[in-house]
Amino acid sequence: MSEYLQMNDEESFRSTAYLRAARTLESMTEDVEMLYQQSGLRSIEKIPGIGHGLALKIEEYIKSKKVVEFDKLHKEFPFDLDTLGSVRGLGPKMIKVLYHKLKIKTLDDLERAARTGKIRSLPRFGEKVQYNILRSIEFIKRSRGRFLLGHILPVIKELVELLKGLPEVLQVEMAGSARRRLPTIGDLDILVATNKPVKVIKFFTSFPRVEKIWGRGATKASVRWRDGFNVDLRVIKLSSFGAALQYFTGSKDHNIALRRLAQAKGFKLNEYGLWRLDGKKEIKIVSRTEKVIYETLGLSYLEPEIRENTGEIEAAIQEARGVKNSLPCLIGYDEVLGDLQMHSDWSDGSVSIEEMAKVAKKLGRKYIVITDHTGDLKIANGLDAKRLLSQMKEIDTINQRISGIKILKGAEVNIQKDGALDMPDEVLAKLDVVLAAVHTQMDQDKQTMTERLIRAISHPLVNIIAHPTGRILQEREGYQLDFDQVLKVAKKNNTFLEIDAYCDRLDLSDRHIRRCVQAGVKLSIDTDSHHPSQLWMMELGISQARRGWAEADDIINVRSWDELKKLLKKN
Ligand code: DGT
Ligand code: CA
Ligand code: CA
Ligand code: ZN
Repeated sequence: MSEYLQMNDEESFRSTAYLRAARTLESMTEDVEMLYQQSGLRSIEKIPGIGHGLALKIEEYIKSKKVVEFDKLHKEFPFDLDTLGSVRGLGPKMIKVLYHKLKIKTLDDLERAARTGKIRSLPRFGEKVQYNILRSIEFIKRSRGRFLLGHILPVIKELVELLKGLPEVLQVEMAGSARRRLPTIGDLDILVATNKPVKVIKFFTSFPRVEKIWGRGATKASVRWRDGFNVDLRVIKLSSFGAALQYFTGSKDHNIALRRLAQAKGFKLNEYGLWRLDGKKEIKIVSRTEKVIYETLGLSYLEPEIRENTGEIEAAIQEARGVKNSLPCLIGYDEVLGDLQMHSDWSDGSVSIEEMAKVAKKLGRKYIVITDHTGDLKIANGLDAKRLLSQMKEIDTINQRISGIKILKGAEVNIQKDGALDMPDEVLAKLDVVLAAVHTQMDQDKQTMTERLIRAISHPLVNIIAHPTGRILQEREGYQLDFDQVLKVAKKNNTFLEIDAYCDRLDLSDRHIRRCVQAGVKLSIDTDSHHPSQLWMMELGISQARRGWAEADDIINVRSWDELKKLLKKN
């Protein structure tokens, strides 16, 4: 967000208001148009974060399918701000300059200009900016055509539930990368066991989201949903469901390694079953469940999240031979008790603290920490010391009138470019949990960034480093960091690292998580919600923890608040 900081107060206020409204609209479950048709402008104004001015814009759009002011702006600045804005280091002002000087409107224009060295010669751009633009474009192109797990998973689950409800359906599972819970999904592979394939396939191809049917046969169908997402359905007999599930779950590398192992033992493994070669004859041994296939091959069962051929096969062999704890006992999806990062309308969240708490309680959380932004993050409406202190008072009041969930006091303070925090120690000392994070100057060199983080990690009042690498999926890689150094200092200071579960962050990544687990650095899994409809994303963070081989003991917020409080004492 650093680029936005160059705006004046008025602009930054408006941009915050629009951003917040967009987020709110995006995550609303009711249809705004219907709301308007039923109860008019006033019902729009009642949506949290939407004032009179914005409501008028929404009304205009519903009535005429356009917004005159937007069209006017778009004529004046006819470039693809959305895509260009996702290029790392390019803010609105720079994009404007690129358009005026080089007529750059699209990502392709930008790439051409960078490749032919035209960007470097613009005033205030230079060699480094041009290089970063090219790297960022490469990154954006690589992630094109994939979907965020967090965006698509709710729809996948809806389809799975509908299929489960059909009387003809004996078993349903999603397979492929969705089942392994990769942060992004190329396409969905879904398996159904049934004796009546025709009916199931018909149902699948008439799911309301289906926009195009690529193909349809006796045992499979392929469709595209209206947002461009492809789904492959395979229909099988219940007796070979396990073999199909194992095969189509992948990963491909895991399957290849497993098949080699099978061959070495005189078996053959494919999507129909595990077979023994008897002379020229192939005799099917097992295929009903994945578990029996793994066990027959001499392995303990492997959870889908770790089937990536990164040592899990060897570990499962050891485990099956009786070497205890060769395989991790992965943290379960229902073990997390608290959520240690979320925002309210005190900073850039959409709703009140109480509203967040109510929904969190419904989801089964026992405690939450309110961690609004502080200080100099203008775009996020950051709190100064005075407002943070009055928020603490308000939390005391709310805690008195609600029950079943405890609201704790926290903040997400900024780690400034030299590693200092933007909130005085005497205020931080009053908080239950202090999160610190980098939100600005993310292009520092590796050593500077590492020292900057280490200073924050060593701060006696910092408990957790939020989204420690700064990556945004499909948008930017994390900043440069000596992660081993970070681990060493975190361990020494009893500072924890976060798995930010928000769908486009998932930061730490599975690989980083595994390094934490190996180094004995504990983690917290937090949703970083800005709206109650995002609190469910805890599940996505747990998935990444599992992908990183984490056990419950590696995760601090599986503990009750009383226990966690003791654990937060710094060394
Ligand atoms: P995606 O869709 O790119 O996010 O990733 P996946 O893992 O879902 O890959 P996909 O959809 O191409 O294939 C689904 C599964 O089918 C994959 O995880 C493993 C299996 N599979 C696909 N191709 C092969 C292959 O050539 N050999 C083996 N052993 N398995 C394969
Ligand atoms: Ca797939
Ligand atoms: Ca596929
Ligand atoms: Zn943050």
